[in-house]
Amino acid sequence: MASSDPTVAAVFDAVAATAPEIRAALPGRRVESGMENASGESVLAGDLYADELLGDAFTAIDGVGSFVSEEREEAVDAGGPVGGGPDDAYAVAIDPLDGSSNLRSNNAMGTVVGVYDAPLPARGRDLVAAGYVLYGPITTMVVADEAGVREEVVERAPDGDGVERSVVEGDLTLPATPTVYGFGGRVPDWPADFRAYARAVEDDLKLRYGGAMVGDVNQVLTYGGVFAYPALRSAPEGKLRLQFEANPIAYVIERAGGASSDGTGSILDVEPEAVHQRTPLYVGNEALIDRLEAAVGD
Ligand code: AHM
Ligand code: MG
Repeated sequence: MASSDPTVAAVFDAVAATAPEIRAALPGRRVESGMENASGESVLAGDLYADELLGDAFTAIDGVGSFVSEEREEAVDAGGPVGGGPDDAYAVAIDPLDGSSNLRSNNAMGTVVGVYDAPLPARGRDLVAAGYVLYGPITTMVVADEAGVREEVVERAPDGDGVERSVVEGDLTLPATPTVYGFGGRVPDWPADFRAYARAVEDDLKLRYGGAMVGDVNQVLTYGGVFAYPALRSAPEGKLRLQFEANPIAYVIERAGGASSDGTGSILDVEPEAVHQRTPLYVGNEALIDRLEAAVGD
């Protein structure tokens, strides 16, 4: 079921339309591009390809007024103005290829998308929709909007013209009983309070960690549990970026009945200060996030 907002529907039509192309382009793009992104990370040819393709598709949509990505220093003006008013456009923020270090080892990766009704950087509360594509053994797209959360399988149409989409789950919610956990960063770099939380969680849940946030979060959405890329001793803001990674994922998980946190409160309430700002991210079943906040909160 498409979103009732035509711009949101057009954004996810574009995401679905490009997903098989991005997937098909990955085998030849496992090499470094020789560039660094705004977060100082080396960029693979696959990151750039996905970024270009999605950037072109989004900026062509009437209701999209600006576009920004993990791989671009600044927001791209796509016809603005963005934010709030009835005739104003939306801002789209993406991580074109999340978990791209998995390209070398041939493990799962994804694309993350947030549609904001406010100029960027924006709060998660200003999202009108968010979602992700998971390039796993099959290509799936999860979309959260005002109607809830759905999962679609996306495939190239058999005649090679366009894509075929089928909704496999129209109303995704986190299972009430959690089973899995996945935490990023190195254990010696975890603050003592998070280490103690992790130790306690390990007694109840089993580890599922693949090194791509989209893949790891999709396990939490499927089986229930908790995903974290915590504050680190060497990096108190963690690794993940608020606009392209944390906010969209927090929106999806909260719409699916779960909870999100930066350690003290919902990710969706984090004050945005910069487009490439980082934040610790904790998402999952509400009871596990409550426990997390009790363990690491100030
Ligand atoms: P990327 O968007 O540059 O690929 O970085 C984000 C990824 C996440 O998918 C994942 O949760 C995290 O980085 C893993 O980081 P690490 O390799 O430090 O464990
Ligand atoms: Mg990325």
